[in-house]
Amino acid sequence: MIKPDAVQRGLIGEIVSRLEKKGLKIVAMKMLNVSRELAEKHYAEHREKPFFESLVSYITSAPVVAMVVEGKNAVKVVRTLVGATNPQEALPGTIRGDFGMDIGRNVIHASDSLESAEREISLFFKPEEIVEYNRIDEDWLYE
Ligand code: D4T
Repeated sequence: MIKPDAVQRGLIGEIVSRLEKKGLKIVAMKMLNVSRELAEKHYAEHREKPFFESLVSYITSAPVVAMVVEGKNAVKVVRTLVGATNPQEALPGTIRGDFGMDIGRNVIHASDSLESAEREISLFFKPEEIVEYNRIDEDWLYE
């Protein structure tokens, strides 16, 4: 999910481009305003954390772009592209490392496991919004 700060800062294209060029297949994508209810569900695991309120107000503050991407080991690959949670510690070359300055404005969210990906996808997308297709370069991306 491209977070509100990245949308406001004009980084949608740059971020989508990085995922695409890596070889990940985008199979769903939409812009939306996250409601408080959706934000609380999305961040349910952080409900007791001191930063929960600021997290919810950040993610609901402006539109986000939600995506579903596929690829071999996609969860791990995307987390690597995204970088460490705190952009100040994220390595240069990662999305957070290149574009962020604050843990509370960390540009992008990425699911941290297949289970959380499945849960989060079902929060943001209906099954019919996920598209099945082949990218023409798949034979050249994978051995
Ligand atoms: P997300 O979930 O946004 O992709 O981030 P991560 O998976 O990398 O990190 P996380 O779940 O541990 O944290 C979720 C979210 O909370 C913010 N946060 C986190 C914060 O504002 N202060 C904190 O101390 C921590 C640990 C940043 C990401």
